[in-house]
Amino acid sequence: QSGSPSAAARRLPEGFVLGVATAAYQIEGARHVEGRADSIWDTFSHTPGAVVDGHTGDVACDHHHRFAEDVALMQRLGVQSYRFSTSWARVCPDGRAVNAKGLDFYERLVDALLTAGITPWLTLYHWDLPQALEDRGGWPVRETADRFVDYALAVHDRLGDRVSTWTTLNEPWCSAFVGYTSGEHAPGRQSPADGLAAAHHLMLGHGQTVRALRSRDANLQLGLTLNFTVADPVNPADPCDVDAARRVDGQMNRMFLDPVFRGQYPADVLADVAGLGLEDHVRPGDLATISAPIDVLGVNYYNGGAFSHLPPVTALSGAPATTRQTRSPFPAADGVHGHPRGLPVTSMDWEVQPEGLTRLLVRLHEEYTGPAGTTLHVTENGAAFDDRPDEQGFVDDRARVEYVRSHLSSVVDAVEAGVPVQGYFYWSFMDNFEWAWGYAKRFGIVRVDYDTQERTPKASALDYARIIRTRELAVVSRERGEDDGRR
Ligand code: GBH
Repeated sequence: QSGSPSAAARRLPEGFVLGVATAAYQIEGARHVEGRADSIWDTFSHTPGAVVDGHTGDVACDHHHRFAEDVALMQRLGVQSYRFSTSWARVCPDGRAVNAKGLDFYERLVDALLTAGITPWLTLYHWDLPQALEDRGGWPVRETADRFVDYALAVHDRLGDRVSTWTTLNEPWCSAFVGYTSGEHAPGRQSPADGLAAAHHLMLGHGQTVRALRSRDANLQLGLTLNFTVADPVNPADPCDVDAARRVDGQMNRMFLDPVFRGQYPADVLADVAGLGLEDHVRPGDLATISAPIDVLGVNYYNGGAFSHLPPVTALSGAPATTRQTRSPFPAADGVHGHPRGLPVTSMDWEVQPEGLTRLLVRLHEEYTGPAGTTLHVTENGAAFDDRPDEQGFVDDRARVEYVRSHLSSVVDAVEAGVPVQGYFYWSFMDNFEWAWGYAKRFGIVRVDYDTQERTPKASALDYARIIRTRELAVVSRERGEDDGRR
């Protein structure tokens, strides 16, 4: 049968980097090894009812012990760059003092990557706040931003000579509003005011860290990764629906973009959240700090959505089946609902909408990053599907192959429209701990058997290796016979 139906014959742009991404808590395990202490995710995952089936990251993919094997597999696949995060609770177990053994691990990892010819892309914060700092108030407290700078400098002290691309935060929207407002993620608080305070202090920590790292080394590539949605009104002619989409866009996208690229919070968002205390936390000079210039904006894109104030006819079933009750992550979008549009969905129930990625990248370039001279990388894009391994553990995941190719094709569309997108990281290199879903959802191009910790490249990994090798997007192979990347 035919391959990618939409992709015309096309090549990846010159110099475009293809990588894979992971995050510390989702893969490392080794909970109390070499001085690591608990983060908010250890506490949360060990709270009954918080994660599907009571799964925790205690062992996860055992990457802390198996990193050499994982790097070797990346090398066999031809992966050009690896985006990973460092665990704050490994580096600063009590949130303050530096644990040299924690840094030793990341030094071993980075050296293995460099030896394999894979460029490390280091993210300092992917949601795993040391529990000791949550006990002192967490992100809703301003002091946490100062501790973040100290931690960042400790990692830079050790790895600054070998890692040139640094991301401060991954998806502060999730840290703030899924962690402190909806309660679906650690630390599980459910307060719009705490979410807003957390959002501001996360961004303050970002800006302070950019300034601190910049003054250490002017040659570093510094950035921030945000998660985005492409919010459409269900009915563009209905002002209520337009307002629903505006709120979602404002409270997910612009609330983080405007401070960084325009030095202010969006006026409509401030009006929406009036009375919830955000402005009480904003001190003179904060927005100047947050708008410190960055070199690269990381774009995480999974899906868009259509929004209205009316409840959908078919409910979206996107919440994990935990026993905890969660609330909306939006501090001021009561009564706003997402409406399924009949598009294909992943096993997260997220709509597959590759053209949304083109629209997003063009918009970011025109409205934010272009004027600032900031380049773009897609730092996450990927999908969970209902993988069915054969007896050898091989997964013939054609839907994921198609997902990757169609989204890469959308990135090339954006590049052809003049947007400086310089790379793409598939989320994720391997199946891992999918937060409140535990191990129930698999995003990897490499399958992990959690009983044996065996890694098996899926068809999508072999196809990704082929794209990296050929730089061609049009040819979709349905074969599993080729040996690239397979053991
Ligand atoms: C990323 O976050 C994380 O960085 C990563 O750790 C995680 O494993 C990966 O995604 C997969 O989940 O309103 O139902 O349409 C994802 C951020 C923000 C993406 C909310 C989906 C809307 C879902 N998510 N978004 S819905």
